Amino acid sequence: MSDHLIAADDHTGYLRLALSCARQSPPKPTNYRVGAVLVDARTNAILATGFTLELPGNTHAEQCCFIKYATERHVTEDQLAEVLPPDTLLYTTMEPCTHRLSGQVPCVQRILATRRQGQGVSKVLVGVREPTTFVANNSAQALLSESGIQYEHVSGLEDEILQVATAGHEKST
Ligand code: HJL
Ligand code: ZN
Repeated sequence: MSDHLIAADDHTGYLRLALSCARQSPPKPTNYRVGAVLVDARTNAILATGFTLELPGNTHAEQCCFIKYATERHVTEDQLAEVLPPDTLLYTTMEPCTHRLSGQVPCVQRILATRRQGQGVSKVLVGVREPTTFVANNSAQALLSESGIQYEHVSGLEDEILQVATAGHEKST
């Protein structure tokens, strides 16, 4: 993908695109419906989009972005550091996970792995913090910041993001 439809400083525009991806995710009571977009900060090109459960297996939105971009570039996910632009932005409707109840590799670890050689994700922009329903203490902001990856909260879409994320969850009355 390489559309140039969204201006560099239009963080809400990219987050809205991520939210439209999240809406394509099938509701599941044991996770959130999240959407994510990978952007080349030098050109504003959209490198990949993803949503929860888009790819086979119990896949997260951020994980789908990484796998889709790696597949397009004919490398494995752990070779992404070699092919991602040096300034890659990751927009995600919900902050990346630091712990997964299923035991899979958390998305924060996947993000850190893209940065092994000074390339890859340099900044993560999130729409909401992770609610405490599944994992009480998401520590994405601390873990990313400690590793020199910027973390920014883009405000304004929280209500819509949470509504989409929790569709399919049992609501207490
Ligand atoms: C983010 C996603 C997604 C979550 N978070 N950032 N993107 N589904 O696509 C976080 C939640 C985990 C649960 C269940 N959700 O997904 O904490 O089954 O989905 O490994 O911990 O774990 P599994
Ligand atoms: Zn995740």
